[in-house]
Amino acid sequence: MTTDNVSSGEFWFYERHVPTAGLMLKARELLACRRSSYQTIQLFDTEHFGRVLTLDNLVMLTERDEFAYHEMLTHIPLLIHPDPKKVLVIGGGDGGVLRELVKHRTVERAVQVEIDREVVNVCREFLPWAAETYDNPKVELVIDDALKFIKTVRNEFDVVIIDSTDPVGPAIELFSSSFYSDVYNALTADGLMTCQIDSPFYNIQRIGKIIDTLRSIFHDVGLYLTYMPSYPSGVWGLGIASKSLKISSQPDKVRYDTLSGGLKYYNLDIHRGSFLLPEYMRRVIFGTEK
Ligand code: AG3
Repeated sequence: MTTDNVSSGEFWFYERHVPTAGLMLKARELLACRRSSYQTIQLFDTEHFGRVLTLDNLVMLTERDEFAYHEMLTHIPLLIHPDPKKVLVIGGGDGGVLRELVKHRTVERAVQVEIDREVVNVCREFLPWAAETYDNPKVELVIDDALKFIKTVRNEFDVVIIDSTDPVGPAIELFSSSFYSDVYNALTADGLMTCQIDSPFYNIQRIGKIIDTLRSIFHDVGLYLTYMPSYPSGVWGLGIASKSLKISSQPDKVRYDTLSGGLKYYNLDIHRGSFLLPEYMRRVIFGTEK
């Protein structure tokens, strides 16, 4: 844990979001610290955010706000798609996206490709409210490199959800045009993908480049926002891209009403509102300022 004995006897986790600003969380107890072949995985309990999972010292999820991320990455594409049956999740070893996916009656199969088995092990042990979905019979866990796996599938998935780490560092290839082309090929004719991207406050130019890459491959592309207090700047950009559907299609109200398990963030107004971008983001995403 990146800790600092700020005042005696207190341990604080901190993540630098930019060289001169970041997040501090008062930690109660370190529950797990494992070094896998890929990264350092830490899980600790905090006063305000509950349990926190970090990978290489970056906050991946907190118990208190993870719903805002997982619901938005999952329900937006699943309620735009007319009949999502088969879904592929890339990364997402904590199981949060899977938990949201199985709330949809149409989903018959959810395949999750995670590179690091140790992330799954730690989350199964300490984050049962996310990782218990691994026991759902609709879920298949594949431990593999998604860059390789995605090349083996063609016209198979109605939705692909990319729940990766940041677009700098080890996950960088998951934001490349060759990977997105493979995702395109893995989707069925009316398929859709969503991906987590970055903080639009700190990194709107980086988001703009990723949206442009998606536009060079997919039929329709969008950027939408969710509110994530534990992530850099508290606002998070998510990307969506389709093979043939219009991203602005109305979400399916009938299926929304039949979702099981309850939601804490997503609703039909949030669905539409999350695509409304402040001016400084719009200029980069739709304007000429690149
Ligand atoms: N995936 C995105 C985490 C991005 C946060 N970045 C940061 N803290 N610098 C999270 C995985 C959750 N299933």
